[in-house]
Amino acid sequence: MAGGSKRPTGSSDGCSNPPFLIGVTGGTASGKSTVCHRIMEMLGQNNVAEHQRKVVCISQDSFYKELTDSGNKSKAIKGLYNFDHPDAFDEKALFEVLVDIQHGKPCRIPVYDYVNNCRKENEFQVIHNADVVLVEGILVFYFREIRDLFDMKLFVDTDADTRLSRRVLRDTQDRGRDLRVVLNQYVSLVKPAFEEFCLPVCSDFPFDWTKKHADVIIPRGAENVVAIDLILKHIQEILTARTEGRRVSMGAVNRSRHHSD
Ligand code: UZR
Ligand code: MG
Repeated sequence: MAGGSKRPTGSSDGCSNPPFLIGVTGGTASGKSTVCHRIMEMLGQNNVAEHQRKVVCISQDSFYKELTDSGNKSKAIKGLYNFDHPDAFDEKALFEVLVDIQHGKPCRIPVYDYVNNCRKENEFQVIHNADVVLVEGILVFYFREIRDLFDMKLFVDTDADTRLSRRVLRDTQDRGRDLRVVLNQYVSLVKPAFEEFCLPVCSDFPFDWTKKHADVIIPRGAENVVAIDLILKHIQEILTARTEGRRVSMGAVNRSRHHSD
């Protein structure tokens, strides 16, 4: 992955007003997609045709590496493949797509199929000319080059028992999985990876992964209407500023980030 990142600022790179990128992370089933959905819904974007949306959401899950060898495929079916480890993602592909988005280039994002643990064939999400792009996923702040692209970073903080109960229902009802496999996978892979790569485990842990980098932590996820409302107001300010041709200062967010370092 190319080191560092630069937010395009002028017309010299062909994009005078790059989209505002918001990273949204949190543990499995914390409500990341629901928070993003709520934000888009409140901005009246859910009923707008995909190619006309000004606020769009993409998922890090679209960038799971393809499981090419039969060993990994059968591990995935048995719940033994570690989808929660950073190595499971093609972070270079996600980085490149986000850089293209920043430069206003149209992008095709794969759509992930959780039942078959692979990308859907010939199905893509097309992003073009968005003003605000939400990027959600369990490890979107883990990779520094990707983390540095975000203008705003949100962490959805939902209790582990709430997340586990949602995860069990989602995997057994929507994804046709066996309860024993789901629970075993949670205990042996999902929970340890969350604690190692998503949360700082203890104060002297050398790699302070994702939560510490958040600008805003949202307790209780999508239920937290006050937090979502505040975030929404900021996004609306950005959208208004865009139509008026001015840039919104991120001073407040940046100041609070420096204070917490
Ligand atoms: P969220 N995941 C699957 O269950 N199957 C796949 O093919 C790909 C991913 C799970 C993954 C992770 N873990 O915990 C979760 N497993 O999707 C991330 N096992 O998505 O944040 O929506 O829970
Ligand atoms: Mg999800």
